[in-house]
Amino acid sequence: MTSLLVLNGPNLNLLGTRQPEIYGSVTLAEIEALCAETAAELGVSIECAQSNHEGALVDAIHAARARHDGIVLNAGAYTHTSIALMDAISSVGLPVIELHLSNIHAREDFRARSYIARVALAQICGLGPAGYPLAIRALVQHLES
Ligand code: CA2
Repeated sequence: MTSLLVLNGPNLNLLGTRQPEIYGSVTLAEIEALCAETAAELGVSIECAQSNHEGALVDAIHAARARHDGIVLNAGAYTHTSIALMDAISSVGLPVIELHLSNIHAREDFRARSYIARVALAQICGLGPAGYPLAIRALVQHLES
C-alpha cells in the first residue's frame, strides 16, 4: 500500500492558539485528522509527525526512505534557511510536496526564498489547511501514475 509522511516543522504545533489572522484557527491535530481522512478515502497509509528541531526533521526524512513513498512537508521557517533539509530530501530521493498555509510569496521578502522548492516536486501555498488534502491527492496521483 502506498504510504505517505506528513511532516510539519517548527511552531506549527501552536496552530490554532496564536496569530489566527495569519494562520487561522485550525489546530495541528485537526489538520492531521483531515490528512488521515483523505488518506483513508484514497486507500493509502499515512503517518503524521511534527518537530521544532531541524536535526529531528532531517532524521524523519532519512527514516521515511525505508517506510514511505512520499512526503508532504511544511518545514515552517526552516524552509527559508535550511540547506540541511534540502540535502536530506535530495539524499532520500522521495518525492516531496512543499506545503505552506500562508502564501509565502505575498509576505516578507525572506519568506519567498525556499530551499525546499529547489528539490521538491511541487509547492502548494496560501490555501490554509485545505492545502494538505490537495498535497496528499497530488502526491498519490504522482506515485500511482
Ligand atoms: O505558511 C506556512 O505554513 C509557514 O510554513 C509557517 C511558518 C512560517 O515561518 C513560514 O514562512 C510559512 C511559521 C509557522 C508558525 O506557526 C505558528 C502558529 C501559530 C502561532 C504562531 C506561529
